[in-house]
Amino acid sequence: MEKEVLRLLRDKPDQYLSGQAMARKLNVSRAAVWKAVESLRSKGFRIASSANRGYKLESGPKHIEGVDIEVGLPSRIIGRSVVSFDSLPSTIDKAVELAQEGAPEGTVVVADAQTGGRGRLGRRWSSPPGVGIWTSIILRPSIPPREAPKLTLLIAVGVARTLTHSYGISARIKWPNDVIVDGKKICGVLTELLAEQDAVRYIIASFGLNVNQTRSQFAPDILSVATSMRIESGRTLDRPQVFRDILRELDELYVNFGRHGSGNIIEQWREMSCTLGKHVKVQLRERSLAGVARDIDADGSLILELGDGSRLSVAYGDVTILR
Ligand code: BT5
Repeated sequence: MEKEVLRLLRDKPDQYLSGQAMARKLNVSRAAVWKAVESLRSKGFRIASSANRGYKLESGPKHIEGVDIEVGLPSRIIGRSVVSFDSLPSTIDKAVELAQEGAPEGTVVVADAQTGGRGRLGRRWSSPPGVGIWTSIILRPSIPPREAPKLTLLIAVGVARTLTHSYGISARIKWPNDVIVDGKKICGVLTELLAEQDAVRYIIASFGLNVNQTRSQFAPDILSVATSMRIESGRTLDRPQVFRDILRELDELYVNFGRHGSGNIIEQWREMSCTLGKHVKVQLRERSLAGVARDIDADGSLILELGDGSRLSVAYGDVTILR
C-alpha cells in the first residue's frame, strides 16, 4: 500500500491529493491511505496534509529507503524490489539468504552501513553509515559459470558510465573490478556465484561506491588509495538519486546483455578502461607477472603480453599499473 500511495503522490508533484480520491483509486479505505502516509512519514518522507485538500509529497528521505528507490525506477529487472537496512554485517550475506529463499531476479539489497563489509580475498571494505552506497543485486542469468566475470564488467561499466555522464566525474575502469578516478578507487565491484552442474543458480553482484565522504572521513590507510564523488565533484550528492541513476543504467545494460550477449559491454569496457595498453604487474595467488595489458577476451579475462612476446590470459588477479 505504501508503494501505491507513494506512486500516486509522486505522479502529482506539488499538488494536494485527497485521501478519498486516493482511496477510491486504490480500492481501499481512507484509513488505509492514512496508515500508509504515516508509515511513509516514519521512513523520512515529508508529506504535508491539509484537512480539506489532502496530502502532498514535499520531499523524500535523505537516506536510502527501499520503497523510495523502487518507485522512482522504470526497472524491468534490476531494482524491481529494493530492500534497505540501517546496518548489516554485509549485503552479500543477506542477498545470498534471500536468493536461497527464492527472491526474484533483480532484487536489490542495500545497507546504510556494513559492519563486516568485504572485498576480494578476505580484504575489508570500509562501509561507514550515511556516506556510501553498499549494495548487492541478485541475478539469475542463463550463462555457464565461467562467464560470470562478465557481470563484474557490466557493473563496473554501469557505475563508470553514470558517474561520467550524469555527474561529470570522469571515471575509468581498472581490470578487473575497480572504478577509478585519477588513479584513486571510488567504487569496488565484487561478484560471487552459486553454480550447479555447469549452470549458474544465482550471482550476487555487489558494489560499494563512495559518495559523500570528505577526505578526513577516510581512515588513514584508505585515504591514499580512495576517493569519493563528493571529493571529485566538490558537492554533496543526493544518495537516493545517485542510486536510482545507477540502477537504471545497470538495468538497461543487463536487459541488453540478456538479449544480445556481452559484446556491447566488452566494447564499452574497453573504451573506459585505464588498464589496456599499460605496462602492468598482475599479482596472482602465488606469483606475479609483468607485461603489457593488451585486451580482454569474451569472458572478461585480461590478455597479457609478456616480455618474450607470448600472450597469456588471466582470469583473476590484482593489477598495478606501472606506466
Ligand atoms: C573490492 O575488493 O574492491 C570489492 C568491494 C566490494 C564492496 C561491496 S559493498 C556491498 C557488498 N558487501 C560487501 O561486504 N562487499 C560488497 P578489493 O579489490 O579486494 O579491494 C579491497 C581494498 O580496497 C582494501 O584492501 C582497501 O585497500 C581498499 N578499500 C577498502 N574500503 C574502501 C573504500 N570504501 N573505498 C576505496 N577503497 C577501499
